[in-house]
Amino acid sequence: MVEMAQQALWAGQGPAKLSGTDDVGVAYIGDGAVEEGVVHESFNLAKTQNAPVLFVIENNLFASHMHISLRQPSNMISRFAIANNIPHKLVDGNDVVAVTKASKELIDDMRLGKGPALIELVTYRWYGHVDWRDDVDVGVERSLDDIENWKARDPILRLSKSMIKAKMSDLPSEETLRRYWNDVRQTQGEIFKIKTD
Ligand SMILES: Cc1ncc(C[n+]2csc(CCOP(=O)(O)OP(=O)(O)O)c2C)c(N)n1
Ligand SMILES: [Mg+2]
Repeated sequence: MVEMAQQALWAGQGPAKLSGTDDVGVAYIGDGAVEEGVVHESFNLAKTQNAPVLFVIENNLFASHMHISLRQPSNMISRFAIANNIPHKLVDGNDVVAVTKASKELIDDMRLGKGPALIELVTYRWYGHVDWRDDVDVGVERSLDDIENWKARDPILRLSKSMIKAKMSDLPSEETLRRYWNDVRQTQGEIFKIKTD
C-alpha cells in the first residue's frame, strides 16, 4: 500500500518534469497506512520537489481492527498536509460530487505547477479489512448503530437519488437500484462461499 505512494510520487514527478506533459500521479492511502514513516517522507519529498502528486487519503476511521481514536491523537489526517505546507481539502468521502469537484480543483492547480496536494475523504469502513462481512476482524469494536448510520450514507445511492431528483438521467428507480445492489451482494457472497468451501 505505502510503496504505491512512492510509485505515484515518481510517476507524477517523472513524466511531468521530464517530458513536459500535464500528467499527475495519484496515490491512495488509508488512515492506517498513513502511520508508516515512509508516507511522511513521501509528503516531504513531493513538496520539496514540487511533484504533481495528489495524495488521496481514505479516512475510513479503522486500520485493520483498531479505531483511529485508539491509534492517533487526532482523527484528522490532513494535519500532515499542513505540516508539510501542502494544499489540502477535507471532504465528505461519501459525497461523489463533492469528491469529484474538490479533486478537480486540486488537480487543476497541480497542472499550473503548484506542486502536490492532499485530499482527505472522510468515510467509514462497512466491512472487515480483509473480508466482505461486517465484523470479521478479530477484536474490532463498533456498534451496529454506527454501521447502520453510515450505510444510510451510501455514496452510490446518494448520487443516484440526487440524479433522479435533478432529472439528470433516466436512471432506474431507487427500488430497482437497491435490487441490483442486493443481487451484487448475493453474488459476492456466493463467490466467497465457493472459494472457501
Ligand atoms: C508496508 C506495510 N506495513 C505494515 C503493514 C501491515 N498492515 C496491514 S493492515 C494495516 C492497516 C491498514 O489500515 P488502512 O490503511 O486504514 O486500511 P483499512 O483497514 O481501512 O482497509 C497495516 C499497517 C502492511 N501491510 N504493509
Ligand atoms: Mg482505514
